[in-house]
Amino acid sequence: MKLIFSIVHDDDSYTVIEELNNSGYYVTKLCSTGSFLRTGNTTLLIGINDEELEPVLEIIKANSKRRTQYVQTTTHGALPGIFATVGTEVSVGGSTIFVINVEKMEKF
Ligand code: 2BA
Repeated sequence: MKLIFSIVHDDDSYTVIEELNNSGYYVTKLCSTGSFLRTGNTTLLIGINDEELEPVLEIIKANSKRRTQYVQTTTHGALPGIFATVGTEVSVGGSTIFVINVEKMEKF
């Protein structure tokens, strides 16, 4: 058995969850925050049998889009009290996935 952690963009989470549910997979949705952009994203926990790994990854991949987000950071300028705002583009997603082997799962 495996546990998938899938970090997806908030805008993709509804579709990813719906497609997983429609295919019979159970999903737990956690509200999470990326440390770099400091904006919300969604972490999905999906418990599956080993042979279900590839079909589940395909569903996530098919429904998670890569996006470009614009980030503004403020830095100190050369003189005291002078600040400079710098904009940069960051590519986010489709999904960052971790797969963990599960020793045991029980439901009571
Ligand atoms: P954030 O930490 O908000 O990162 C958003 C995007 O910013 C990342 O997209 C990446 O393109 C860029 N980024 C992140 N850290 C960076 C750094 N130290 N230097 C330069 N660019 C950086 P993704 O790689 O697609 O990641 C999307 C979200 O997935 C992340 O949001 C974070 O919540 C999670 N994530 C990604 N890799 C992770 C990891 N190795 N461990 C835990 N969470 C991870």
